Amino acid sequence: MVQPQSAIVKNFSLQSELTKDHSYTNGQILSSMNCQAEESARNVFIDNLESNLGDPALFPGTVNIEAHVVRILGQLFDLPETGTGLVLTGGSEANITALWAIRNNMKKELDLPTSKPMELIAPESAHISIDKAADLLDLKLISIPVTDSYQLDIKKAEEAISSQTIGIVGVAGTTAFGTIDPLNEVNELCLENNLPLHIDAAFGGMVFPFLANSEDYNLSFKLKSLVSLTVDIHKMGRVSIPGGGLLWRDISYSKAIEFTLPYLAGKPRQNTLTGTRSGASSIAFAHLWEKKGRIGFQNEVNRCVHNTKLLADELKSRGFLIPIDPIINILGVQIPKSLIISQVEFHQTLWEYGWTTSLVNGSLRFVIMPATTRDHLINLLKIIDQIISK
Ligand code: 0PR
Repeated sequence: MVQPQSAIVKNFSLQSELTKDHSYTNGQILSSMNCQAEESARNVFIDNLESNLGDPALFPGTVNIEAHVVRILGQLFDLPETGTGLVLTGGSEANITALWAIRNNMKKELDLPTSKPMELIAPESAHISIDKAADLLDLKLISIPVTDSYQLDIKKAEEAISSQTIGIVGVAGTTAFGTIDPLNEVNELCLENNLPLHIDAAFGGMVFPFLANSEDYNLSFKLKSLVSLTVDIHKMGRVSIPGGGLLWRDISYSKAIEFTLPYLAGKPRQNTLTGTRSGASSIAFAHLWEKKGRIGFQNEVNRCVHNTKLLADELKSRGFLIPIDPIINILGVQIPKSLIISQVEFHQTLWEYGWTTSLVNGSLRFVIMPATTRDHLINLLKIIDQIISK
């Protein structure tokens, strides 16, 4: 019998639903790029829950704090003084906004025939938010194969460029393996063809700049074709969701998507998808940066990367396959036939033991966030030994 709507509502228990959720604090969530914020950053976030960046007349201080966060993030990537940016809801919104601006600018600049779709080039390793952006913006997404090292294949990208191409996306910290595209080569290709480059560093943006060999990757606005970069603060930036940074080389990109709100005090101009938008994560990040400093983030990132490499070595010694040696704190693992258990079964068994992993691009993915310590991983390895010895 179908229950009347009122009975369904009455029988609903908020508390019992919430007991079903996982907690970031036990160190066993290895499927997520988010994690628990540090306590003081959580408190700052909670104290500012209602701050609204969509109303600059009411929250002028928070508007300045957002600009301050953009400058802090900008320093990590040599953003020029002409640079600007936003703190949005996360990597998806930042990618969509960046590509919206590129599309509008290129539409104006190139005067392309409307009979043919504009084309966007991205590696097949790109996050689904790039597909969403292409769909929303009426762009034809040209997906380029990746090499054995899971990086954009430059030759194939070059072959894909046409008169309709409006830009190229590069990834710094792929969702599946944490790899980074060969940015110097992508930049050369963009310069030769007069194309803007957008880099999705949603995860890697708060990781690569802190590595000892960060210069090798050149994740920087020194790349002349780079016009925008996504860098999330709710991933390795350690603040509560939602928080995603978007950096623009210059104001012409934010101008390309600008709308005026004539009815609000000061007639503010908005260059965001959302109108009302939280300032809480900007405030929490500015606090956290002040508290931890660059060195604090650097230590944390390097501890996570070290633990990821340790896990990779331990799994290798047990016969697991590591298709790509981890360069950051994302590890893809495959199960060899000799271990009998299938990848899906192994993944499900780990979840049953309370360790969450994901199946991404044919590999089991482990994301080692700050909440997961070396001791947690030693416990995980004990569980894995039990599973594979059965
Ligand atoms: N770009 C890249 C490279 C990403 O990996 C992601 C997120 C995004 C953009 C989009 O970021 P937002 O989710 O902030 O919009 N990739 C995560 C992943 O696939 C998404 C996620 C995050 C999934 C937390 C689960 C989860 O618990 O792992």
